Amino acid sequence: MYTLYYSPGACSLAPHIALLENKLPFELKKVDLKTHMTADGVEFSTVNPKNYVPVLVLENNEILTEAAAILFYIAEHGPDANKIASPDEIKRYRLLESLVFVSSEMHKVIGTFFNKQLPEESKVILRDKIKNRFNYLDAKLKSSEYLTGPEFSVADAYCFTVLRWFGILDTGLMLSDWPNISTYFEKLRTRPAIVVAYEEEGLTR
Ligand SMILES: N[C@@H](CCC(=O)N[C@@H](CS)C(=O)NCC(=O)O)C(=O)O
Repeated sequence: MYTLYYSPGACSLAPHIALLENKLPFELKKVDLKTHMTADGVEFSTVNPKNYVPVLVLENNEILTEAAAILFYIAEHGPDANKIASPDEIKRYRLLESLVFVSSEMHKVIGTFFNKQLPEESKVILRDKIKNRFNYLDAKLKSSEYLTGPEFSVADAYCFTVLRWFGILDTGLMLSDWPNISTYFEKLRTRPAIVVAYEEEGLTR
């Protein structure tokens, strides 16, 4: 049994979806990111000294942090682990490539808009970066159903999570300007694991 420390709608939604997709047994522990306390009254820094979600407690009680690492772990421990391929196969590195892209080029760029004190000059720079990354992603999704090819992977769970923020945040950009990303997002939204994750986290949009 795994334990996922999460906050509703945060980047921890990605491993939540991935655990459901991979049918791995887990329990959820909610963290208040303002007080940094867990719902069961534990100071979150005692679980993760970095004080941020996601945290996955493994079956041997090891603590794993960083969304990309957690997602790769889930993929390698799910029933489709063989699809990740051996270190000799490029497929394995395509998954890592996508995870790092979402983490460093999307999560951290789009997520910065959560900061209410973000100066307008920074927004201009970030907007340009988002446009650039979205142009790449839109072109990719024109010929590929999912990030790593014809099958859903944990990288899509991550990408979906960050695109969801994009729909909530005031970035000054519209997802509809990237039709392939919009279609990809709407299609993912109806995946059973994503519907369940929304219910379990109490998300409505
Ligand atoms: N580098 C981390 C960043 C995780 C992160 O940004 N977590 C956010 C939620 S999406 C958080 O917990 N923020 C609370 C805080 O920093 O105090 C990762 O990729 O997992």
